[in-house]
Amino acid sequence: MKRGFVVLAALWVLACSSPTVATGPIAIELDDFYIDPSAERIGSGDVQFEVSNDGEFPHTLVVARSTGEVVYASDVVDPGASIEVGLDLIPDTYQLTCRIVVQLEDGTLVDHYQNGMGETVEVAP
Ligand SMILES: [Cu+2]
Repeated sequence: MKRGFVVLAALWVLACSSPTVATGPIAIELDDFYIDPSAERIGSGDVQFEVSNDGEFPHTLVVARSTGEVVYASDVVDPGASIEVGLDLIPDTYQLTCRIVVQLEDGTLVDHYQNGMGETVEVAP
């Protein structure tokens, strides 16, 4: 009994210290105001993103490498709409952001990125 617990504990520690690398389509939810990828660690190569806008406002998806190089920028994704994007990604840390900035009638600027629409994903070798 005690040995079984130790083995389970060891497996749990191993599972926590080596996050799984997702393959296959990655769902990316855009919402007001956050971005929720279905995985934070993705295998390199051809990656399929299934992007949906579940919010009440239009959003965009911009994918940039740690160098700042933008590897993808979507058109506006309307509320309720979704798009599929295929990217060939090399290992790096990528920023997923929405770059919409709206000016309200009173002149206030609403920057979606500054309001929380930024997420980091790791592309593993
Ligand atoms: Cu947005």
